[in-house]
Amino acid sequence: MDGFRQELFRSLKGRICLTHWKSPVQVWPRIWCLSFLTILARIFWFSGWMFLFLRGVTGGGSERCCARKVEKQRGRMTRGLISLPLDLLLRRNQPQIRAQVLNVVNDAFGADGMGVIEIMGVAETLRTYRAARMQLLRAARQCARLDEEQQTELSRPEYGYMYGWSRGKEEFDASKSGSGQRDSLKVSYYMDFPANHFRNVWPDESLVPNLKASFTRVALTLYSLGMELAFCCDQLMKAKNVGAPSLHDALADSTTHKGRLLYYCSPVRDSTHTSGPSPQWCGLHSDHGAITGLVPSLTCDEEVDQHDEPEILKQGTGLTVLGPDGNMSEVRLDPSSVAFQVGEVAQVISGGSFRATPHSVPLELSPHEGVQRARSSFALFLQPSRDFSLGSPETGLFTPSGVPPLEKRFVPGDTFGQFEARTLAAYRVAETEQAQEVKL
Ligand SMILES: O=C(O)CCC(=O)C(=O)O
Repeated sequence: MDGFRQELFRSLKGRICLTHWKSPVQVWPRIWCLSFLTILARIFWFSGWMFLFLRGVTGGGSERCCARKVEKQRGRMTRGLISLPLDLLLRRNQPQIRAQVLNVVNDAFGADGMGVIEIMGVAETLRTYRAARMQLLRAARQCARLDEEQQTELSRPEYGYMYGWSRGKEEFDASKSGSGQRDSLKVSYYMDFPANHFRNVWPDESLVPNLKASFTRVALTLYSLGMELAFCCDQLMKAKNVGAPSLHDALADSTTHKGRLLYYCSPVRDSTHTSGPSPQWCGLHSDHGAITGLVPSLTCDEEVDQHDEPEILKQGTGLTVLGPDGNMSEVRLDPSSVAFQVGEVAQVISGGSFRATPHSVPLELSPHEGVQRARSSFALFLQPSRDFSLGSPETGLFTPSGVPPLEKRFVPGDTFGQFEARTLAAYRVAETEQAQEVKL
């Protein structure tokens, strides 16, 4: 037994001794290894959370995420309309977004583009704009329904009807029909933005409530977004080595951007429209400014003698653009979006890097007897001041057929004022031209 106990003690002692002696060699490395792995896991865990946090702070702005977002929108190109979410346009300065935003603007405004870009989510983000747009478009109908005396009082023939109330003063398509076609179903109300205290004329609030307030709010929204796009155009011109003056600065210096509230009357309702319905509510033309902002239109059921608000049948339809391939396509705007088109000033100063957007609004007849359609819309023409020199570009003076040729309206070295006067004369109906010398 003693031998056995001694044997046991010896073996235990040996083990104790062994464990004791082995620990620095065999156990510590395991502990170090475990600690190292724990630290590594914590680093991964911490950096994962940091990544998610930073992604949240920058609004999901990792390069791949933005690229996907923009690519998703670019998918809509097949429908002819290029769209850009408002939040991406407003974050266009962030390095990971800049290139994608510029690509989208170039796809829309470049020489091969349709010339229209939809900025999405504007009404959702800017609530006061949303209410103002509805007020403004409803005011168009009230302007159209002013009686003759009020219309005359609010018209400014001495300024070529380019302030206040105007109707049937433009004609289109003179090249095709010889005499041109007058847009007699279109009522316009013009005003300068930001303000022109000497020339802007406003109807009494009791006749057309909120016109000035809603115009100012909507015009400010279109102006601000248009200036973001002008900045993108400048960067694109720089990238293409176009030695052009800054479009953004030219527009920022101007105080005579032109707002135009439009009401397209129903030919059925309209007793003054006696010569048979024209196939167009608005004939084919390109805007002569730099960039045009448009809100989604309202198409309404316009009953005879209806004094209440008419039912809205459609929103954002009607505008039709002539693409570089010679095909017309309708622009269908989401009610919460706004759209921008290219004007001839942008085409001229960029030497054709941007292509002015030829567009028209075809007359919409109701498919049902007794329902008469009318359409309200609003455009803000962003344009330089009248003394701004358009330079002498050697390229880019192309115009599609149906639009008065640019070479006949633009003389190298022209100021915007000179170009504008010749352009307005090309569209003005003869009787207005003869009536008096127009001051601009
Ligand atoms: O009504 C529209 O949508 C477009 C108006 C327009 O083309 C214009 O006023 O020049």
